Amino acid sequence: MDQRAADTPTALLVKRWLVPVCALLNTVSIGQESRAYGRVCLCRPTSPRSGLRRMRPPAAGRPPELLTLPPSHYCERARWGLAHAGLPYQEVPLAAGLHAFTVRKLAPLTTLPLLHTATEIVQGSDHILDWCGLAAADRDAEERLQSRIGPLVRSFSYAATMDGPHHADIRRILLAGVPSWQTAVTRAVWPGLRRLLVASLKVQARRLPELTEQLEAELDWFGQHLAGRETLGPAGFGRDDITAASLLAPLTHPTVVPLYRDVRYPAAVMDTLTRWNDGPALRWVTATYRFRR
Ligand SMILES: N[C@@H](CCC(=O)N[C@@H](CS)C(=O)NCC(=O)O)C(=O)O
Repeated sequence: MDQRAADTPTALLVKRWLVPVCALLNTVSIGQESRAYGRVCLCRPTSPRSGLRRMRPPAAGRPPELLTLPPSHYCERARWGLAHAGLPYQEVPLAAGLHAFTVRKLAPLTTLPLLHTATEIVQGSDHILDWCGLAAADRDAEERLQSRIGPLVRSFSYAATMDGPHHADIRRILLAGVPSWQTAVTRAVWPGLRRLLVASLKVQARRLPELTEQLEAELDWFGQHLAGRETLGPAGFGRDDITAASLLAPLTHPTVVPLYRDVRYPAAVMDTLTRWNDGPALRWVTATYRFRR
């Protein structure tokens, strides 16, 4: 079958325009500095011979760089972990979609967060918390939060915004702090990019009832898991609390967490969020943000 005949207008837009333009721009700049990245091994000291081009890590004495997608709750988990461990870092926010061109040159997966130190590439919020020296007390609960609840929260949040009338709100937080050329490119291709993200992440608004039901069950589980405790870790506030609070934060009322503030939702979603925010799980998240973040 002729491949061109199978391409949708969105796929053509991405292939013919977005990909070449971004590939070109991305070799020129990322964040505030010009640099060229090569391939490196995950979580291994980098070597000049590890790729076609040499990767330039932050100079010795400079803090590690934390590459993020600004509204990602996994990136928030990493930020919070670094801050809690008292480790300085410099955040490099990237625009969703364009981030892949940068991340693919550094690590096997395109997911963020990614920590770029003078000697290591650490990809994944769980590995970054390990790198910070923070240990989970309850590994089963952590696994449920990071592998089931985190993706569900993301799908619900995107289905409630990206495929609705206020999708510009989500674009605003996706672009918070990213380099201006990435903002310009993303704004220019937003109609196609939005459709692509909705389709590839399977976050169509019609999935909201099913996602709501699944999330409600997880919030019930987390409320019971909390069992009235103020902190989850036996030794007080720590990794377990950071994981749960950050991964549930996008569900808090849109006045609570600065990162997710002022996002407008359809009325039915707002009713659901208001009800959930009255429950023990999200009341705990709100209190944890208020007193610990
Ligand atoms: N298990 C990973 C999940 C991270 C993740 O799913 N990040 C999403 C944003 S919420 C991402 O980078 N998506 C873009 C991509 O996959 O290229 C972690 O803990 O860091």
